[in-house]
Amino acid sequence: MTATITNVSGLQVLDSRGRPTVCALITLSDQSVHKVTVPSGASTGRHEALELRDTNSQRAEKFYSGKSVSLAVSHINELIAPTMIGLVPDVATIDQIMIQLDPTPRHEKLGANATLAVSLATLKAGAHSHRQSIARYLQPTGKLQLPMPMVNILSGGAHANGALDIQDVLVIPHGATSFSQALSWVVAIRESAAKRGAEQGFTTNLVADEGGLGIPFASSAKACEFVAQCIESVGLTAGHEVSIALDIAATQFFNDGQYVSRNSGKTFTSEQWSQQLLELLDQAPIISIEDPFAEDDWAAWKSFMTQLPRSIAVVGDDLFTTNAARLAQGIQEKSANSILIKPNQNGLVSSTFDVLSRAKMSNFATIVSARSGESEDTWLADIATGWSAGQIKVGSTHGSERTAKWNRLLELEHSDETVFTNPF
Ligand code: 2PG
Ligand code: MG
Repeated sequence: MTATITNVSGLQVLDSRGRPTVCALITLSDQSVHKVTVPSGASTGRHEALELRDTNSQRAEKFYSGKSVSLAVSHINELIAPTMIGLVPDVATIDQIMIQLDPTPRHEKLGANATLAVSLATLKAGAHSHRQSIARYLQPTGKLQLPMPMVNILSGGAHANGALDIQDVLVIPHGATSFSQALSWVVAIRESAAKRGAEQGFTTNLVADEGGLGIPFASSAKACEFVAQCIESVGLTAGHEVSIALDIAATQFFNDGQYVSRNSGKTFTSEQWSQQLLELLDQAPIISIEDPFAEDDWAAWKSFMTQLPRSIAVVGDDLFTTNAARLAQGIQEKSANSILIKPNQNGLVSSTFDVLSRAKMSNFATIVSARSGESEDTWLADIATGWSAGQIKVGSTHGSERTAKWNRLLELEHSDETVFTNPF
């Protein structure tokens, strides 16, 4: 007999930055309990689903700087839970119920942190009911495709107190023939970066929000040159075996229609900023560039796409915010060719999957991504695999909230049910 839902509850727990976040627990009639904690961003796009916090309300807890989430938790306990009791844990059904409870596009009433926690806990419970891993539950037959990791080496922007204008310099080990080999290369590059950074007089024992090194290079070009040298220093070929990916997170330094570079002390129009980026693409072995322009600077994205010097992944994160309507606009206008998929930007598992499927249908590359505020959960690794996303971005190789996801992918590789292919 299929297990049914006997209890649903929410509670406030802490994320990897020590900030409150929402956790949902679902109990099934077989006594099993399925728990999910939702992540939280720092460079949050304006068009993301609403992360409901108690800010400015009477509930706001003083010692959490008003960032407590008791209202979102109460929505799970009081509004969502009663509608789920007795049902089988089926994500499509539960997501529909939550849409009926809160039809606002950004989940403003219930809070996307409440809806996503319940949606993911339902997914977990559903996989359990089918005696499958989440990855296998999402793709019941055939080999599962492990994602190519995109791994943070240097952090700047909102994740490292502005050490660099741009938010991340990452590496993609696309020449590796297995996931474990890919990870071993990246760990070596990360270690080389720490060692070489220290030799150059920088502090490298302190890490940024996602476990990357917050080295304050004078420019993005210098940061890329450094990472390319680190790749070569471990005996790998930059541009062939391992290439650079950037998350510019340009929305963060877009002010009054201008890109304001703290590194150079200069201000750029969209066209000038585009030229800066094209020069950077000429100088360094970069194969992927995320959020090169601000979230609503659509014209700049479109024009940039027509000027690319070679095949480069142009990734929309704040641009698309895992939102179907924004992706549709991007496909129509040819604003990008890749999308970051963050379930908490969307708020529901099923509509996150719809966005990913729509992107794939338009030949967009898809990168399932963690947030800068994370938990020890590993569901992200499973959905990236079960949805054949192609790539995954989890931060660096430091911090248990990051390694939990890498380790889950190693476990999936170990299961012999997977293949690893190069999406580039
Ligand atoms: C991003 C993410 C993850 P945040 O911009 O891609 O690196 O950062 O979660 O802070 O939005
Ligand atoms: Mg980003």
